[in-house]
Amino acid sequence: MSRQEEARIIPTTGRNNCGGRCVINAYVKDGKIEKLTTDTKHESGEGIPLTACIRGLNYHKTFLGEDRLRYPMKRTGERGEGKFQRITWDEAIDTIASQWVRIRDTYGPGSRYVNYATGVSALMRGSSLAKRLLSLDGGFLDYYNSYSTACIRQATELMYGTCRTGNCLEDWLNSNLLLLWGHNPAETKFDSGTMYYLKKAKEKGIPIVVVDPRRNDTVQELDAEWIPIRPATDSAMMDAMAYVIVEEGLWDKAFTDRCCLGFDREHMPEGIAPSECYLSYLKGERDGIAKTPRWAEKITGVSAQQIRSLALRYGTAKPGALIQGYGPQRHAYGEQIARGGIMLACLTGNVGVKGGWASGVADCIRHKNPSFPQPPNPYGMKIPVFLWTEAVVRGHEMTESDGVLIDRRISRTHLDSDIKMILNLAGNCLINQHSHINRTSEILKDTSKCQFIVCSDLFMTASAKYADILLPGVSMFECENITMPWQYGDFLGFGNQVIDPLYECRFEYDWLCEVAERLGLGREFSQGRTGGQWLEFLYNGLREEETELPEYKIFKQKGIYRYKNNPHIIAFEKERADPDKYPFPTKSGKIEIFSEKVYRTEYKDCFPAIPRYVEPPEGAQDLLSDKYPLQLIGWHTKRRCHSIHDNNRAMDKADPQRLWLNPQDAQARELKDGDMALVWNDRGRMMIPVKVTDRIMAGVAALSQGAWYRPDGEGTDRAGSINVLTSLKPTPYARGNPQHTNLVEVKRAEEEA
Ligand SMILES: Nc1nc2c(c(=O)[nH]1)N[C@H]1C(S)=C(S)[C@@H](COP(=O)(O)OP(=O)(O)OC[C@H]3O[C@@H](n4cnc5c(=O)[nH]c(N)nc54)[C@H](O)[C@@H]3O)O[C@H]1N2
Ligand SMILES: Nc1nc2c(c(=O)[nH]1)N[C@H]1C(S)=C(S)[C@@H](COP(=O)(O)OP(=O)(O)OC[C@H]3O[C@@H](n4cnc5c(=O)[nH]c(N)nc54)[C@H](O)[C@@H]3O)O[C@H]1N2
Ligand SMILES: [Mo]
Repeated sequence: MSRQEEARIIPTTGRNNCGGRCVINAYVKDGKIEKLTTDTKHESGEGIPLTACIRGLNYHKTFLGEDRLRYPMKRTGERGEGKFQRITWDEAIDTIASQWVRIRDTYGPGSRYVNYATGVSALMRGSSLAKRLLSLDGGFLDYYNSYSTACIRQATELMYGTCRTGNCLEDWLNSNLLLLWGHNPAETKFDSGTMYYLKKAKEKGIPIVVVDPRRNDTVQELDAEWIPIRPATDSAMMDAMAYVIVEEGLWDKAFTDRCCLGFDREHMPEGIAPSECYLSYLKGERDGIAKTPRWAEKITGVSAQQIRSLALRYGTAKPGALIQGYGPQRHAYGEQIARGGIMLACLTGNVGVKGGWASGVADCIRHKNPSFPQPPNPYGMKIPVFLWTEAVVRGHEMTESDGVLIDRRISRTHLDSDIKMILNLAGNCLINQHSHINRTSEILKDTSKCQFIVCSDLFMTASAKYADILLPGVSMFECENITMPWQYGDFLGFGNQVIDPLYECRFEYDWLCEVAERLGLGREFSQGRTGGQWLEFLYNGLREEETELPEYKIFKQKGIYRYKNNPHIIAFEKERADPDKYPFPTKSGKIEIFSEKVYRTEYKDCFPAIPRYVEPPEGAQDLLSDKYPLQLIGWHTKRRCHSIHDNNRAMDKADPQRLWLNPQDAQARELKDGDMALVWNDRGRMMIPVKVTDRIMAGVAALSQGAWYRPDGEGTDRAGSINVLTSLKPTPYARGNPQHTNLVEVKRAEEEA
């Protein structure tokens, strides 16, 4: 190539799981990326913005750095020690194929597991491709749930019978109040359009209120009202708001009478005592405690007056939208909080109306996304994703009472085996993103338990160190893929290949094809297609349904397609208008405020039949708080996508890793802003500088999740990796991850920051 070559501009798009998808234009010269720019088209009126943020504009600096994994390697030291030796691709693939077969033949196909991994959140992703190959080879232990939405999805499904509870985002402009409950899209994006429409709403003068223990970036960016609340107490505040709404005659009784089950005595399932209804709980008919704002004030730390005022505002907004983030449900009893939001939407009749919002997980699908075809998994059993460490230790004992889902055609009662093989492809949940790192590490270090671990990543992450075979993956710049919007968006993105793969790096599909060859499944697995041919094939399949899509060649050339034809969706419009003709997709045909299914199970104490507040373990009232007086929550920072970009030090300036402490808590510990602190509980310890700020309420500490775990010689983490402090105890119903519920203590560290 000549030195004078002009830079070529290649459109591509990110594929990490940050909630946003953005247009990235790569300027390439002499096979190197010179710079990245992004989309500005929306300013001239072309749909929602797909503008890259600081992460997107840093993709090349993060992904193409010197610290990339370069060659396949095998473990030489103890597992987790991080000692490896370079091997050839042939040796790596031979080892994988032979362990794959040995473990299948010794322990059964269900001893093989593919870890949750979102590093490549695109159409072709290593984790689902590996599942495809395992299905063709007798099956594997699958999972359900995610680390993102375990509680809120199951709660939404329980009450509405579906997760499609979201209106389209434009509809926020029809609302009179936007109440963001534990929601911080200024950092978490949630979708490329979320902040765009919130800003438009703000411009229109629609009030925006945020309930969060932290004055989060969304409050700052929108200059919104902030109501601080003690973590994991939200459903007490929701109860008290419901109390006020009923007392003040703002209850939309016509709606609950017609569409809901279990709100009041007159609408209970047959055969259940009327006193079990939610209203009777609110009034304290059985326990003698009316769930007044005063009652909730003590639990939540929100003043009775503020609770009352918010209840009146939401109750009179007509319509108002109570929009839930996922933070409040990533808690020990996260299901209840998610249910509480739905209950308030029902009580105020904000379901099925323009400008309202049914709450819950709020899926809204206007266009079909392409998906990779998966053959049925002959093994037929699934665990809740958060319980994979449990399944390494005692899988063979795990039954439906541990949340195991068993295909009805299979006459088994428990898993056949513990997990013996893990494929961890583009994920950091093996260590960094799972809970209780010290315990997880102990489980994985025992090579007699899980006997074989394959990781494919770009970097030597905390998880990669636990691999037996460690493979170098390619980044978004080194192969093609199709990306889809995260939640509500209306576009498809094409990630063009921009440069050749670095070193000996390979896309997971390519080496999986070779493993398939070794297993005699080459043809069945690949169907004779390269990765690129699969993309074209699947895209063309989608075009038959989404007829607006352009030809593949044009799509690829432009790198993005924004749908022009986008219906205005209001969830449950039909059900509200005519519930007899269009029942809700639940067993009763109504929105189940009271759940008979839950009533008849064993969870009653920690997960009652109605969405009432239940005090969680490691909450503010737990006796353990004598020893560990601070509630520690995490959050998803703009500085990273989970653990991605942590190694890009230039990003530190966007949000340096710090433990947030209220001045009152800092002063009591003689800590000043920037001082080094020791943070600990019974599960682990870390050292990290503090940020002293009144952006966090007293009694609460906050640390953004995702920093790369870096233990010193004594096992104290020096990076501020929150999962050294989090718990493995799953939530009662969804068996979700409670990673925001933690009690800790903090003191000044001897060392300087
Ligand atoms: N920049 C960036 N964006 C991301 C990601 C990322 O890692 N980085 N991850 C993406 C993914 S996969 C997901 S699942 C989403 C995550 O999205 P969320 O789960 O919604 O994000 P969080 O930051 O965990 O929580 C949102 C807010 O809830 C608050 N919160 C925590 N506990 C409580 C509580 O008990 N009550 C109340 N009211 N609020 C509480 C937090 O302070 C935070 O401001 O974000 C996506 N977007
Ligand atoms: N304490 C706490 N823990 C949490 C959360 C929390 O709120 N608090 N949030 C949870 C949530 S919501 C989620 S979704 C999970 C996310 O957990 P993970 O899916 O494990 O997320 P990442 O840390 O982004 O891991 C992605 C990995 O893929 C690698 N990678 C990136 N791009 C590529 C690529 O192109 N090819 C390959 N081969 N590898 C690539 C990255 O280097 C990184 O190691 O974390 C969960 N963990
Ligand atoms: Mo997530």
